[in-house]
Amino acid sequence: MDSCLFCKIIAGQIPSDKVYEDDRCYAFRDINPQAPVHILIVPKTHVADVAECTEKDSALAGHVLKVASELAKREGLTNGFRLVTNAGADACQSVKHFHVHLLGGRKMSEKMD
Ligand code: DGP
Repeated sequence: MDSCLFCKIIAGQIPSDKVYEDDRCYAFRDINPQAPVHILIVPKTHVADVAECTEKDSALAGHVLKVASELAKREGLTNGFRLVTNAGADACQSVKHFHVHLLGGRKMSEKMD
C-alpha cells in the first residue's frame, strides 16, 4: 500500500534497523523502544491489523509469531519476553499495518496496559 509507513520500510524506501527478513515477513527495531529489546515483526502483505486477518492470513500470522519467538531466542531473552499486537483506536494502534511487538530485556509490568 503506497501510503503505508511499514510498506515503505519493507520496500527499503525508509531506512530501518533490520534484524530479520524472509519471503513473508520483515523485522526491525522500534524507533521508540519501550524495553532494551523492542522489535517489530511485520508481514510483507499489507493487512491493517489482526482484526482484519481472515482465514487465508492465519498461516502468515502464525509465521509472524514463530519468527518473533526465534528472534527472542536470538536476542538472548532466556528469562522471558512479551508479544503485543495493537488493533484499533482503543489499543492506540498508530501504524495501520499488522505487526507484533517483541519486548524484552527487563521485567515487564504485570499490568498489561
Ligand atoms: P503501534 O502503536 O502498535 O501501531 O506501534 C507502532 C510502532 O511503530 C511504535 O512503537 C513506533 C514504531 N514506529 C513508528 N514509526 C517508525 C519508524 O519510522 N521506524 C521505526 N523503526 N519504528 C517506527
